[in-house]
Amino acid sequence: MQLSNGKTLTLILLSALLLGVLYCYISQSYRVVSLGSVWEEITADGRSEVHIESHHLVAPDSLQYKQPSIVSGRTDVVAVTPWLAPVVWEGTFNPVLLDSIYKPQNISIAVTVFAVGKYVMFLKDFLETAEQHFFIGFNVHVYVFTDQPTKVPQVKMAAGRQLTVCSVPSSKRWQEISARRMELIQTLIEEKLQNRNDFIFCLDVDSKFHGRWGTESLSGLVAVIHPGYYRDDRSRFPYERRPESRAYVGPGQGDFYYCGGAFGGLLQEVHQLAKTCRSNFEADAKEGIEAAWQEESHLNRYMWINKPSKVLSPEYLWQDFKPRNPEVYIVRFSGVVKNYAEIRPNV
Ligand code: UD2
Repeated sequence: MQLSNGKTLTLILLSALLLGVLYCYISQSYRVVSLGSVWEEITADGRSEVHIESHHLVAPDSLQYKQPSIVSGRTDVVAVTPWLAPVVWEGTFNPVLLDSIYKPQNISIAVTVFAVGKYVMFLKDFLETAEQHFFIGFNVHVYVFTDQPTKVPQVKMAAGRQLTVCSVPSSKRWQEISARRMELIQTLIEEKLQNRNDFIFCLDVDSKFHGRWGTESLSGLVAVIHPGYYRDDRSRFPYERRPESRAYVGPGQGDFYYCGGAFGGLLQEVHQLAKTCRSNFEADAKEGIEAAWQEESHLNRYMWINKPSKVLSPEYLWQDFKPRNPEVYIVRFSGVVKNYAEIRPNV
């Protein structure tokens, strides 16, 4: 059907009018007055709603707790980094206060744990002790990555806590199992974990919880100081030292030596970390180079540039074979003694 020029013009004018009316309606209905992190929204029915994107912690006003002090406290350890991130040690935080701040937020904590090959034997203790010490009273979702789903033990979990088994292929090299974790963490966050306010911790399976690990560990990007090197000079840290690797940390560089066996934070932060470490690991592999301690080396490089917003002391990943140092009042999570030759697919 052919339209005359006059009719076409009328049609165009009418469409423009309609679009104009629609635009006015939408912009009136959802008018946003932005004042930085405070904004006002005028809803479709004309009500005004003020939103505050708060970066401070909100406590219940009825709570009573021990008066904090800035002149007395622990003097045997350093509880802040040079970029002013807290270093969490026993005695530097109030667990009751922190729990009552986070409880009303109804947060969820995802946990990833890998149990490939003989490492399935560690799952039972890991899961059972997590039920006793890890984020008690909060929503916890454990993701177990394994090549033997039928061997994942049935562990009774409290309300609000659940476990999902994810199948992964077996591998003939332990280095590959350890390193592929970053790729799987990246994919898990992209495909299954969407809520931007939730947190994730990625933990080694050959470990047990012995004490509280809870809300004091929450922050944007969280690293754990390795128990083996925290009293050493940085020249002795086992960073990747070959400049051709993307995990390279040069002489005179590096803050602390962090664990590959425990790290975490907000989903979007950990996603960025996992994605970067994975792509650097793969780019290195294409050039025939594997960093000294696989993903742990890439994580250390990442944390040198992207400073963690909270650092957990070695209380959060000790090793059973190490006698406890005096500054470690409590061991919260610790690697069990294991015979590498017996449990790894290669030596
Ligand atoms: C250190 C790190 C570990 C990783 C590794 C270097 C700590 C305490 N540990 O531990 O995180 O950075 O050095 O690659 O920081 N796994 C399996 N099946 C295997 C082998 C490994 O499932 O056959 C998984 C398992 O979750 C294990 C993790 O990979 O906990 C790390 O491997 P590891 O425990 O053998 O490495 P380890 O103890 O030398």
